[in-house]
Amino acid sequence: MTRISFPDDFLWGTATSSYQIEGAWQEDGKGESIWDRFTHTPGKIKDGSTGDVACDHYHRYREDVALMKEVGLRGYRFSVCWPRILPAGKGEVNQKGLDFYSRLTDSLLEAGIEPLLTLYHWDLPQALEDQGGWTNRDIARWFGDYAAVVARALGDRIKLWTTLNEPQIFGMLGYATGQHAPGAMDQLQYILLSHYINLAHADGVAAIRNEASAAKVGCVLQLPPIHPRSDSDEDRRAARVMDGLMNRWYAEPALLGRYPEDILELFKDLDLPILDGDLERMNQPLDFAGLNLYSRLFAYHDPNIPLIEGMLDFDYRRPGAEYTHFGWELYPKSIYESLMRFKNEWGDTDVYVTENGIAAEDQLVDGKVNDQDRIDFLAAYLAEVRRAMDDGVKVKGFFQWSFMDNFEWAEGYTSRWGIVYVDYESLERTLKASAHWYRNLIESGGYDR
Ligand code: GCO
Repeated sequence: MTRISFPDDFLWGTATSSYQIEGAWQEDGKGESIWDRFTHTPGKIKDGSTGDVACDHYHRYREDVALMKEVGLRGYRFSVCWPRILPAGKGEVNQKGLDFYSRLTDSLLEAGIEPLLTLYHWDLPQALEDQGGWTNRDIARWFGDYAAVVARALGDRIKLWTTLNEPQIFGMLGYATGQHAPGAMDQLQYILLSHYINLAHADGVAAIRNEASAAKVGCVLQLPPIHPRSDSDEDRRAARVMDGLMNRWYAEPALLGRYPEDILELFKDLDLPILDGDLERMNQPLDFAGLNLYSRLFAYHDPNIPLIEGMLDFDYRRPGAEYTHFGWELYPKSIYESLMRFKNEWGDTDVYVTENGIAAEDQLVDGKVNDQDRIDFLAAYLAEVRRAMDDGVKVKGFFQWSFMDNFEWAEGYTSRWGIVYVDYESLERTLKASAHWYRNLIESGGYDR
């Protein structure tokens, strides 16, 4: 047995997002979001479900914060639902929406829990989507204006701010593959709008700094290591290109204020909408980076794809590897590999792990959920986080995904990610074994393995 220990001031938390837990989709003046529209369109969600009620966190946040306190959490990452604040996406502010997040913030602070706020976890106002959404260059300004409204209201109490959750994921799944809202399928369009995503992030950072001078501002990137499927030179090159498209295209603007040269070269004939002054506008130094990390991906060379000559292989099953119930490979070393990049490639910034966790087939039996697989997962991944810290990465905290079971996007309610079990009929919450394990870890500053 070895003891895995963490510093006393390490920020131990869990994470959620607005659409996945809040419900109350039409309450207190909230506007429609693209996820409301998408889930209400038949055939889009695996189990036909919606986030109309979800975990009903909007009404039960006090109970939820009390549970967080019971688990001993020191931090909690949540996101703000843009159309609750600005029902039309811009213009008139809905005070009741702001009041909800203000009450939530106060409850967290009273419970001794440090909030980490994410401005955008995918629930874009439908009114903005109707004007092109992320394909409209104005989205950067709209996002900046929205960020300013939220920062003005909560900047006196919230210290840790982040902009866009997983830019490449909502861009690709929402605009290229159509699996997520708004369901568009246009690869080229996605590549072009990726620049607006990077611009929006930067405008958001500038707006937060402007309104809340004490704020510490960061990004939230999912940065899976991308490995070649074989040792061939072609597959290695494909992996490097896919890493550029998926990871460096967002990490470098946010953390280094520039686009990666090799990908700019790849896109040179595409007429990217990068205008004079954009690169300066995008150069907004951050206080920290947020890393969402679950597993690795594999890439392979494909001569039929002339532009990038490579593809990610989501179906590839490595012989001998282990997979979660959700189909993702259990590969704890992935978090070590990604964390090391912040030190070696991305400016040696402070890092918070803003998401990491596992979907499991949790069963509530006699009032208990024995999710040993989740405990094993966290113990294995956290040991790799510790190793990255030993190797010099400035990891400041860890937010397990997720505080409670919730609406998993296109998968609906078919997979459970929480350390708190949610009965979707009664909406009753039950701490799982992993919540008790986590409480122990937080209290004692480490665990044995
Ligand atoms: C993401 C999102 C979360 C997911 C979680 C599990 O990473 O896709 O940030 O909202 O629920 O990652 O898939």
